[in-house]
Amino acid sequence: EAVGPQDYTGIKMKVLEWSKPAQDALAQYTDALKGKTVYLVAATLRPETMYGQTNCFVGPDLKYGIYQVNDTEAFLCTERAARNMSQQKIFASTEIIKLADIKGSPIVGTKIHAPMSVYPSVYVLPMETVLATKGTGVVTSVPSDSPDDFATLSDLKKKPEYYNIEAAWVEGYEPIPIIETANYGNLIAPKLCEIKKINSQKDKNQLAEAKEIAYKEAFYQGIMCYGEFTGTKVQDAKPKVREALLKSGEAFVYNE
Ligand code: A2H
Repeated sequence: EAVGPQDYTGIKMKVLEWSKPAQDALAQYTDALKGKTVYLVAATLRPETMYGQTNCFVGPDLKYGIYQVNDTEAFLCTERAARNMSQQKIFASTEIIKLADIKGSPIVGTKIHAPMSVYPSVYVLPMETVLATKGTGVVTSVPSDSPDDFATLSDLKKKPEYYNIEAAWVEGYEPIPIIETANYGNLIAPKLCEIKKINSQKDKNQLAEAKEIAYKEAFYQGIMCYGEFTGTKVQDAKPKVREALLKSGEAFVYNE
């Protein structure tokens, strides 16, 4: 767990089509949301992996708000994150303007655009372990490089009906090789889940170990094998991919 200040990249995931339950939940806020493009905003420490996004996660029981950024944009995140963003002058107004309230569960099934992803559109899916006290409460999912993301996506693929999702929201969204590592190949998260016999998102201890190994392997020995920086060390590619996302307006600096 992080102790010091964290320098996150805030990834703007544009809503392409709200799920039916989200449309129903947001109907009462039609006037407030008029003319606003809404983005789910995910805080990540691994911007260099964004090519491999297959979905994003929200906590089904968490409370979210849609907050005004400026005249044309709004961010969906936790209230805690909105307060941090306001202090960091990410919003045009000095006051926090909340346009809507919504819970995580109805957002599931919403179709979004994940910047840089191989997949032109991806779905919002449920993850029980999303913390309300970290980042934005929205987690972008890169199953090639994050053991947590791989384990959760695998659970959803195995039992879509149990998790109340449609199979089409997960089918065909496979991990993409982004980073080549010396010891675990180019799909380190699936490999570590196999080695550590991780069967579900509930295997906390093994997942913590896998996470630690995945981070160190990629950061110290990883070489990019996808995108503009193919052949570059992860250490060098990380700030470059981040800069590209910031420059294109698809991401912003977010600290906590
Ligand atoms: B990372 P740290 Cl490829 N609840 O992004 C649970 N997890 C959260 C979260 C929340 N509210 N907010 C952010 N996170 C995740 C990519 C990634 C991440 C990869 C590999 C490892 C990894 C794609 N998911 O994180 O405690 C986000 O997932 C391993 C820790 O502040 C974010 O980066 O260090 C990371 O945890 C931030 O966790």
